[in-house]
Amino acid sequence: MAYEAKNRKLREWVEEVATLCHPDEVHWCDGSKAEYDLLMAQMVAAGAAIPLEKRRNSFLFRSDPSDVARVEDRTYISTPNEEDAGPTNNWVAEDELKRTMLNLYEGCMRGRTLYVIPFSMGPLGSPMAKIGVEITDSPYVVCNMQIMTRIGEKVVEALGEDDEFVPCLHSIGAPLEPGEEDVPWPCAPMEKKYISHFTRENLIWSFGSGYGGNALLGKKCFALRIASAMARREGWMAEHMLILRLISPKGRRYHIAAAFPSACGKTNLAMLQPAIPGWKAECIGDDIAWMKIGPDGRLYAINPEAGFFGVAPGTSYQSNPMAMETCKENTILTNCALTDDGDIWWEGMGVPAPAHAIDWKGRDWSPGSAEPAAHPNARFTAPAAQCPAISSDWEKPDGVPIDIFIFGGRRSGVVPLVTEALDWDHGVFLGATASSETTAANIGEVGKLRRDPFAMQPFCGYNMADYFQHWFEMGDRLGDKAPRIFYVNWFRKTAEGEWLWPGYGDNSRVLAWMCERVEGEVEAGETPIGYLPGESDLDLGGLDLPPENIHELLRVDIEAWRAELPDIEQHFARFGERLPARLRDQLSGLRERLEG
Ligand code: SAT
Ligand code: MN
Repeated sequence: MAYEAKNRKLREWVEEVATLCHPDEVHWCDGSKAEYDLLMAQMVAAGAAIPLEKRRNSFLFRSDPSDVARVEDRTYISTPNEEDAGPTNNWVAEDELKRTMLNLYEGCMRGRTLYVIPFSMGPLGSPMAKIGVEITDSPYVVCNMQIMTRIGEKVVEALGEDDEFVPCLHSIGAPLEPGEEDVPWPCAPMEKKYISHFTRENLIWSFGSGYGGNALLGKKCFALRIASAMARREGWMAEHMLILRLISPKGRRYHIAAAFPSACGKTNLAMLQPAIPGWKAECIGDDIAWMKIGPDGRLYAINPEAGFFGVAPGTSYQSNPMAMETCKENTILTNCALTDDGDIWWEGMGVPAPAHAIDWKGRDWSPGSAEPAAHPNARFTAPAAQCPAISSDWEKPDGVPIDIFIFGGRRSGVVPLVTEALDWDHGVFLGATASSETTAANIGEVGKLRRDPFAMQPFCGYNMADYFQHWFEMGDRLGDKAPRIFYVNWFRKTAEGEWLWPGYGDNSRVLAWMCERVEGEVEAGETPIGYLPGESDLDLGGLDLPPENIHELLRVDIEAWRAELPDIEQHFARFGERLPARLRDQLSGLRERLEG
């Protein structure tokens, strides 16, 4: 052991897991650069990582083709009562799930090293930060965790003798027999993968996958599923939200937290570069917000993460120049294509495809090949501090005060460009009914409407009806200090399938309007679905947008909205009696206003 952990529970847990999993060695991660370099060198030597000549200190990994994304149907929320997990989660009884998984864990680290990764979600020492310890047999996970969280000896030091931490047990589930040769990306078959959360004990057990949120347990497992359950018990919020600071030409700062389902450009918005002169934007986080009411009664947010685990395909100097700059060095790339000159490439990178490349499955690839060169869920793991748009306050221990919440989704019709909620309860209704059309990048049939409440459907660690109620209660506590709530849709199309709105940096025009609303500087028209800007209220200077587009983007189609009601009813029916009465009231209110 490189250092001594004074936390008794931690020492005992590591011993217990080592006894169960039979690793060849136990390594306590100190979080140093030397440790990172050594692990990378070992993975390069083993053929699991490819150093990239064109990106300093960056490495390409190719996963097993069966292990490329989060696995929602292998993800479990285990609560004492099934009803407490609710209709959006898979549930298995605690003792049954533990029995199954203990069998899988038995001897699962044979031939491998057990790494102990003490990590902090949130800046170390922040009153909002929480400590976890991940045990893993994957050196790839160690390196990713070093980028995505704050890890190492300093975390163990911060953890006192009896302090609580969240134990996160991870194994790729691929023991090596003596003499057996390893593969570049070991993992277990689908039917043996389990991503399990025991929320009563704040405990995470993951088995069989080495990819993303299945394996980097600080992210979705801890910072969303376990944290959302903690947050409800303790009166704070753990949300699937980016955090952005917008600075007006007058120098006023606004902090925005926004939730979108996958494939809606969340990382792009997080790193937005405003198209309107005089406005500036700074990134604080791109995926998760932890929020607590401060001494002044306002809601303060921190980004619990330290890096970005971003989707590579579609990221370009046009869609997200800041992300492109962020992953130039010190980056881990997973499932991208490898070019002949030692760089990576992906579809939608905004540069011509190379004449020849090696695809994410390790095969020769050239333009016109049947399959894409990069997997649609290929990722970059890069330190947040490397983002040129990162805010100087991104690690502020007390967080930043949130002025505005945004919900949204991808809808080719019906939903206007922007709507302001009539009040907090109506805003909760907008979040609870958020909907998006599926794309090739997310699972399922393309173009199908999916309700994804607060973009938390895969990440809420308890009954979502209770989560809705928690939102109402937070609003009651915040009172007139509550953030204003808006709903956006950047994805409207004409009947011919043309985009009505340019998106990207021009989305700042909509954000600027929200800030003016917060200041009370601009009127809005009250409609049955909420407040909308007038056609001349958005700053469209320098934008060559046909007036009929803006007319269509801000039109409320009463008939189309009435046609939405049965789907919302069905969506709410899933939650049965547990659905908060205040959401029922919102639905009847909307119906009355649409009929009125
Ligand atoms: O793989 S992750 O869960 O970390 C990312 C995502 O699916 O949003
Ligand atoms: Mn996410």
